[in-house]
Amino acid sequence: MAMDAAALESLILDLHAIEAVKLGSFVLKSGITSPIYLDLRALVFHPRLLSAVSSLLHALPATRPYGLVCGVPYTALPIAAVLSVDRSVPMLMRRKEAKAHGTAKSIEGSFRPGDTVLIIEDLVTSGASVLETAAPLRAEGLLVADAVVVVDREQGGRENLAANGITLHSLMTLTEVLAVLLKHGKVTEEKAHEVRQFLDANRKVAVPGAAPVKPRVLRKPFSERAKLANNPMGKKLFELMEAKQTNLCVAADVGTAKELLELADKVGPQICMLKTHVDILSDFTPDFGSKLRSIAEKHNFLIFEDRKFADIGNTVTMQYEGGIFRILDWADIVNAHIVSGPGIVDGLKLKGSPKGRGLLLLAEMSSAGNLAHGDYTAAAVKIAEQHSDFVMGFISVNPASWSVTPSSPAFIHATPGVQMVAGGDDLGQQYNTPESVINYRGSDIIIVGRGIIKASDPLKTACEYRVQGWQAYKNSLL
Ligand code: S5P
Repeated sequence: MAMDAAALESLILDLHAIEAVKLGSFVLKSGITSPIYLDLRALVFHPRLLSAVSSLLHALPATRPYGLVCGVPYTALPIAAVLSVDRSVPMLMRRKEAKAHGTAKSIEGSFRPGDTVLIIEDLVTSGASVLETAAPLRAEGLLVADAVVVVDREQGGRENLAANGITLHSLMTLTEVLAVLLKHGKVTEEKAHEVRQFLDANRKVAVPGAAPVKPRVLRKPFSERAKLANNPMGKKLFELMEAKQTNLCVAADVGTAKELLELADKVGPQICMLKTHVDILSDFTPDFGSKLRSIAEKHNFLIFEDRKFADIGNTVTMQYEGGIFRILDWADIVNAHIVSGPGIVDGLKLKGSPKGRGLLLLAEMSSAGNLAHGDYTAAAVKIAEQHSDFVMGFISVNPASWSVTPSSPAFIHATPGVQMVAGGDDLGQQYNTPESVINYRGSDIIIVGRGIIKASDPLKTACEYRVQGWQAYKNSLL
């Protein structure tokens, strides 16, 4: 706690004196009508108070050390600038306007991916404004763990931000503002009652827009990310997606090689990747790999064997290269759990790297009750960063919510559990729509299995998923 009660009281009275606190009837950004309105724009006319507010915000303890600050446009910009100057912390600026010409960047300033930024805001209601600023920062590879705010209106912002990996720190809550104003006779008991009733009725304000509590995720184009990729398969996949204009991966979960090869030939022109489970094919023969590869070459897609390696490094080298399936010979990409630690990546890399193959790490899973979240997901990010010459990205479900964001936008997020309608199956699978996965959860590739292969017309349905997935990607460009 940065402030004692007396300091808080005097700050609230100062804010009231400059008419930063108004009572009446006001429509907020979130669409709700409020009997109380806080307008901290007046702070710029009161430099001493502005300076005091910025010092107090700086004193709030952040969960993660930061080297940069970024104010949410516009009211918080002067607050952030004063903090930046007073404390010698460089500031970034986010452009609020849509990009007017080609060279305009959404984030102005000098930084490196992996740097941590503190977000500064005047008021938080639903948290939408903070999230709108966090998204382009994160898209640049910056880490956002904390936001400081002068007033928390206690209307769900703290929870909405926490759901997106941001801890909110406030100087005061609306309840505290009200209590002080009441104590000093600045507000009638009747009005205070009205405000309290309003607060009780509006404890949870959703972020406006289609999806609940989530911001639209913005990102760099695949063509630019291709240049940043540290491994050949990641680069190839980005280039392929851009050239072919598809971010659809079909999960070819059929029971025979015959059906799989037919499906691959049919949907091949629509996809960037075909995902296989070679161990479910009842008629597997050693020429399966070469047959699939020739179809992949014909239609220009990559082959992803969803082997989910999970053993110690030495064992996985043998599982990757040997046995009946000889996965290394034909799969461009495989994936691995990280439960056994980073040695699994070293083992797979030993075999895969010389052949230019790539690896996806399972950072999250789509099934209900799975254990891959929180620190586990963060560990996957760390391992990926340490092996970026072979790890091209992640199997992710909601990367926009991760507490630790990969430092480079070169990592690809591929998400299973996708259907046109959200829902699930009887065995714990959970589905989200292409738009939700790409625009609100921050993934790059949609992986669709039964949504396509069980459709009455799989090719037509694959085309529909492709269009939706690509449109969502196009809508998310910075
Ligand atoms: O967490 C996961 C990871 C994977 S790779 N959840 C998944 O569903 N998968 C795979 O994606 C799963 O093995 C299956 O092949 C596909 C989803 O299939 P669908 O029919 O439910 O779309």
